[in-house]
This record gives sequence, structure tokens and C-alpha cells, in this order.
Amino acid sequence: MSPHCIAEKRPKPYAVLSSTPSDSHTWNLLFVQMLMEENGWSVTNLGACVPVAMLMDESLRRVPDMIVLSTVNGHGAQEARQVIAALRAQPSLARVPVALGGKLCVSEDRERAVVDELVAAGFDAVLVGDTAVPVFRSLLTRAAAMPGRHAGRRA
Ligand code: B12
Repeated sequence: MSPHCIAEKRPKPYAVLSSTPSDSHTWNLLFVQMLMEENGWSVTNLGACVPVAMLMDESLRRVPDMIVLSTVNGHGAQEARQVIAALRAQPSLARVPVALGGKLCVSEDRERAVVDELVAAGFDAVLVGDTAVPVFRSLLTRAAAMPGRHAGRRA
């Protein structure tokens, strides 16, 4: 069997995609879902206004290879801290890569300032501005190739 055939048998990497509790925007989520699917990922899109408990439950039901948060209503920087604290406190999810992107604040200066704070809080990637999508695409490729990825295992 050629190495190409072996690679084809690997299950698709699996992600849970979510908004933050207060954010009612949905086109951003659809955009991210389609971007991920085009890049070979299988995605559960939880939609808008997702309570932290719902994101936790869904991620524990089937532990994903990545959790992705998309938020654009301007409250993202604040709410994302609560989400990442809850995820990192749960042993089964503590090491799952978590990416955050969108419009996190209402000012671009403030947004640039919070990126490092959010990485320090536990996010693996915080993606804002013009480079967000290309950087995210590279991250998706790297994460899919990781030998230890969870591959959607049950918790
Ligand atoms: C449509 C829209 C709405 C619709 C949403 C309908 C729906 N079903 O989604 C309605 C009318 C409901 C709405 C409501 C509100 N909105 Co509105 N809305 C917009 C608008 C005009 C377009 C958003 C959109 O759909 N874009 C298309 C998608 C595909 O693009 P996107 O969301 O920009 O996402 C891109 C990037 O951010 C990035 N991205 C997003 N997530 C992620 C994640 C990752 C991992 C990566 C890599 C990239 C990424 O990729 C996407 C493609 O480039 C924007 C203004 C604008 N022109 O952007 C305001 C805007 C997002 N809304 C805004 C606000 C404030 C609100 C309200 C709070 C208004 C209010 N006072 O009620 C409410 C939200 C209430 C709530 N609880 O959340 C503000 C947010 C402020 C900020 N962040 O600076 C904006 C920016 C308008 C503005 N200039 O002030 N809104």
C-alpha cells in the first residue's frame, strides 16, 4: 500500500465551532465553518449565543481536535476569557487547541493590545485583522497533521 493510501484512511480532523454567549451574529460562523470544511475538517457549528456550559458539554461528548471561537459583536475579548478559563479547567479539554478570531473589541488599538493577554489566558491562537484567515489556514494544516491529535475521541 502506498503512503498516499495510508494518509487517505486517516479520519478527518474534527472541530467544535462556537460563538460567545452574547454574540448573535451568524455569517461569521458560517464563513469559518466553510473555510474549515474546505480545508478538510469536519465541523460541528453550535451557532450564535452559545452558553459556556453548552460548549463544554458538546466538547466533552466528542473531544475535538480543535475548538474554534468566532465573535464579532465587540464583547469577544471579555467573554473569551470566561470561555478559556472553563475549558482549561476541565482536564479532558485542557490540552485541546483553542483558536479565537473575529472582531474582539470595538477599537482596533484595544484589539491589538488584548491579543497577548488572551494568549496568556490560554488560547493557542488569537486571529484578528487582515492576516487572520491566512494564518488560520496554516494553523488548520499544522493541527490536522499533528500525530497526537484527538481525532474526535469520546471523553
Ligand atoms: C449583519 C450584521 C448584523 C446582523 C447579524 C445577522 C446575522 N444573522 O448574523 C444584526 C442586525 C442582527 C446585527 C446585530 C448587532 N450588531 Co452587527 N453587524 C453586522 C454587519 C453589518 C455584517 C456582519 C457580517 O455578517 N459580516 C460577514 C461575515 C462573513 O464577516 P465578519 O463577521 O466580518 O467575519 C470576518 C472576520 O471577522 C473574520 N472572522 C470572524 N470570525 C473569525 C474566526 C476565526 C478563527 C478567523 C480566523 C477569522 C474570523 O473572518 C470573516 C471573513 O473575513 C457588521 C458590520 C460589518 N460590515 O462587518 C456589524 C457589526 C459586526 N455589528 C456590530 C454590533 C455592535 C451589533 C449589535 C451589538 C448592535 C446592537 N446594538 O444591537 C448587534 C449584536 C447583538 C448581539 N447580541 O450580538 C458591530 C460590532 C462592533 C465591533 N466589533 O467593533 C459591527 C462591526 C458594526 C459596527 N461597525 O459597529 N449585526
